[in-house]
Amino acid sequence: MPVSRIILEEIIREAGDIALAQFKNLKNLQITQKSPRDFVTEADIAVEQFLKDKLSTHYPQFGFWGEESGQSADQLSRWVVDPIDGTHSFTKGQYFWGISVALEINQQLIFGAVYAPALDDYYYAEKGKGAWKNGQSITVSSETDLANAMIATGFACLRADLKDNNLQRFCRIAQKTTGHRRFGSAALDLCFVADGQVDAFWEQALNLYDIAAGALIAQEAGASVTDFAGNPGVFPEHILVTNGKILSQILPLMY
Ligand code: 2AM
Ligand code: CA
Ligand code: CA
Ligand code: CA
Repeated sequence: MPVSRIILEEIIREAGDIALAQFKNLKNLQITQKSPRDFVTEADIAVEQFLKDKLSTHYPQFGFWGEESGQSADQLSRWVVDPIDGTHSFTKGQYFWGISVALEINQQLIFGAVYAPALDDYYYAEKGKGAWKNGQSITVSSETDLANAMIATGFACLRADLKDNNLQRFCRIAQKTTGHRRFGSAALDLCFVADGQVDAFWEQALNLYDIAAGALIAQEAGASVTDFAGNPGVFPEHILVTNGKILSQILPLMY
């Protein structure tokens, strides 16, 4: 069966209901720590299992790669899923977390959806067709001056083994802008660039499942999606996403 955007949205919203039920009952939530700053909860596991079951029932032609369950044999055409991006925020009762689902075929992102259940915002994009938030077409901001920009970043890279510390980069760039945010969900950060809430976002040391859906949504909304040197592409190790108009002003500050 070809992928239907309606079925996809139904599946992801239902996954959102599973996560929300746990979010509203946090005191009973089982949380374990995978590594010093990486948490996994019952909700992550339940959402991923639900998505894996539903997507493989509706679309048996595709493989599956999820953060919590790993990769299936088919790596050429697969769903790339982060069941909850922003798990730490989720465990604290904060609202910025999302379910991220992308379809990747031959290393090209074809569909991307990010649903933030606590905000009830559903972002969606199809390669070559555009990006939408809650059914309305979205585009990046029109800001042309870095001095007026609102930027976002994340610090997954506080990993002890990484030498390239984002704190210095953050200070360098934040000093030249008007505002900065740290939402704690790379998937949502990318959607915020897509709908113009944020003018640029970068982060290091992520995985494809964190950014696959959000990168397509941003790209389809007109964003530049590059590495820290400005090379176009989706680079989980060094992703820089801007409205395109401030890219040339931010690049000299990246290193
Ligand atoms: P998660 O909530 O799915 O783990 C926030 O900076 C981003 O970093 C989120 O996308 C978050 O995804 C991810 N993240 C959190 N801990 C991480 C870790 N230890 N290594 C890599 N990425 C991490
Ligand atoms: Ca995680
Ligand atoms: Ca993630
Ligand atoms: Ca996750």
